[in-house]
Amino acid sequence: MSRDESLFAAVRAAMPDASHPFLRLPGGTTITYGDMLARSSRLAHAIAASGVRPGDRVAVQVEKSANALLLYLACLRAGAIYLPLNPAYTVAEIEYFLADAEPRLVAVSPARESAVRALAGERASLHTLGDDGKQGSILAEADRHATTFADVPGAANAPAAILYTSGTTGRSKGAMLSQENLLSNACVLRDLWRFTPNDVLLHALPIFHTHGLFTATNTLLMAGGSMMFLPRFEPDAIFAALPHTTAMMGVPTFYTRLLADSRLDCRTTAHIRLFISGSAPLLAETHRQWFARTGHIILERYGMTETGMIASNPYAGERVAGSVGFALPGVALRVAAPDSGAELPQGDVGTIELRGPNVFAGYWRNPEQTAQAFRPDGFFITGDLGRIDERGYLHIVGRAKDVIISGGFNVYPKEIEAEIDSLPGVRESAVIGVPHADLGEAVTAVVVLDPGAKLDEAVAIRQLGERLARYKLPKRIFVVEELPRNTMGKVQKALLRQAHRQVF
Ligand code: MCA
Ligand code: AMP
Repeated sequence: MSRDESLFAAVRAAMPDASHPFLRLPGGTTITYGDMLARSSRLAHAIAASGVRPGDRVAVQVEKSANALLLYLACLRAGAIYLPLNPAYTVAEIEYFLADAEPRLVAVSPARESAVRALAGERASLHTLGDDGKQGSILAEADRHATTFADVPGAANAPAAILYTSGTTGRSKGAMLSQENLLSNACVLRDLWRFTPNDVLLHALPIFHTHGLFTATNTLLMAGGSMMFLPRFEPDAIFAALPHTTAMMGVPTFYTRLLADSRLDCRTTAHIRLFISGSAPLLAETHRQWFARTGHIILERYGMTETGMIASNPYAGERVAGSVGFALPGVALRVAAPDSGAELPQGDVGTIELRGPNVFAGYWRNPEQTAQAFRPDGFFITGDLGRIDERGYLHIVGRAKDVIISGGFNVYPKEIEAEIDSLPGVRESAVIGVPHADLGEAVTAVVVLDPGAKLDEAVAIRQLGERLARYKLPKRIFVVEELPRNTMGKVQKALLRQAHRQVF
């Protein structure tokens, strides 16, 4: 290979002084860029020593910590394909991912070790990383190795990560993100949002999704900036961090929860230059209240696992409430007729489709689903419905896909319905998203029972919790006589959403 086109080569090229802070942790510890290189070198050796070769998958299901983030960077350096998994997933849920991705190495919390050992198969090595990020066999192994590592060079189209995501079709699919997908998006966002080495990003997002892992981390790395790295979103920690940070990225729930806190005002947010929101719709009302309370105009952007970031409100121009702004530089975006993909006249509502260096190559070992996701001319079909206004701003007006976004996490009704249908006494179910002040949408189930059967709501939710991650659990289950159907026999979820719109 003539040139190293990998994301990590670009991280090195963008690196400030070795003494410059990369991560600031609560309690005052700082991990400098020099520390980042040394510690990710050791971890990259540990990964290679586990038998991982370039192109092998490394599945990671651990709590957020500095070492968990360094493990991601170590995978990039070792040429492995990084596969993050939500620590909230139950053992039943991760069984599928491990069988599908066939990782060479699996890193889990110590509490999961024995359950995952049985699932991972003989080919996979197993390592642990502690819930506090400070213990585990992978760190013990890393300690035995050198603080330098010869990075595996990568071509632009080499896969860097697989993130599992479901479309409309039930089972999760692994979206393969290439070096170029991640790198191009990070560089565009650094420039658009004006990140520099002087920035300190307030990072309270999980690191197993695009938002916290790529949009936040890769962008800051490309700028040579720093991150205040909090284990989770928690208002006291946010208010303690605000005076020491310059920007925050969050899901809308972050903003509504902070608005509910009397500490939020112009003074407590004075040190911040940029608040960014995404992953779910930010209510125009939240946008306005935030401005009234803090004097800051939230910058809303739009993205997807398969594409990284797609569109953003401008940094310098008007940030319009209820809009996600303009397509990013390098992204060709159209609003199209759902059946044909033909571009619609400006102002019409259609599916949002795009093409660009940020768009993934396809789903892992799934050519059929990959083919269905693209138009013949290479445009990716997002499944979101949008409209472009007369000034060129994109507005997301709904979703063609059946997905609920709860607190920024996607929940796929089909998966939940299948679990509910297997409960004793349930004949059928429909799972919908219902407006919820805190989470945006709340997972809600409507079920029909077998004749004479009874359902105890709390017991049913507890039973579902043995199979499903907590954020997927219905907040409420309603029993009805029958589900509304159209003449084709399809359940009319719009009617159910309408009937249940005020339950929270
Ligand atoms: C936690 N719970 C939830 C959620 N999170 N239930 C529904 N929806 C959720 N999002 C459960 C907990 O398990 C708990 O259950 C109960 O709700 C209350 O938890 P709470 O303490 O209030 O929650 P939390 O731990 O404070 O979490 C809320 C949160 C978190 C901070 C909003 O969900 C979060 O960090 N969300 C960010 C998601 C994200 O990063 N999405 C990006 C995807 P119990 O009471 O039973 O114990 S990437 C993406 O979408 C695209 C590409 C993009 O554009 O970015
Ligand atoms: P995921 O499938 O987890 O990658 O989530 C991507 C989806 O989140 C998109 O297809 C949108 O439906 C939604 N999304 C992300 N950002 C926004 C936003 N700013 N406004 C509305 N929806 C959004």
